[in-house]
Amino acid sequence: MKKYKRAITYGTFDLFHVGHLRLLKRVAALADELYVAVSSDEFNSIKGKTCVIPFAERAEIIESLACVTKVIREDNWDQKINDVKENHCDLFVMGDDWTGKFDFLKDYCDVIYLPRTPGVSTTDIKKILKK
Ligand code: C2G
Repeated sequence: MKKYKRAITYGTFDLFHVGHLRLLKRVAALADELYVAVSSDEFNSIKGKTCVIPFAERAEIIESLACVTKVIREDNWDQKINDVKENHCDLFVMGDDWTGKFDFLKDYCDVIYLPRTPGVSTTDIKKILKK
């Protein structure tokens, strides 16, 4: 039994890298189950992100991870409260580039922001690929 029953986290997870992996593993260490909401391609364009890898493949990678219990789609900014309630999550976690942005969820579950893994990002990988 871990401190939480079911954690949820959100992300694009494009060009999956060790920063994403370490975040998911650290969340999984806090809860018996980990649900991950993967941003759809349509939502990414709303976020102003163009994905290299399409949603279906990003979701397939995330759901194949041993530390991930279930993948759901993220289609908009406003689904988090419903996701937390519908999935009975008692923990919401994001990297600390989002610190404070989702504190409204504290009415429904615990909210934790974890330090990002320095030195790696999808943006940097894209720059290297462009060279
Ligand atoms: N991350 C990390 N270390 C990195 C890069 C990313 O810990 N070096 C974390 C981010 O903080 C985030 C998660 O990995 O918690 C996914 O990162 P992105 O795919 O960039 O997700 P983002 O675009 O921030 O989407 O509604 C919330 C959004 O969907 C979050």
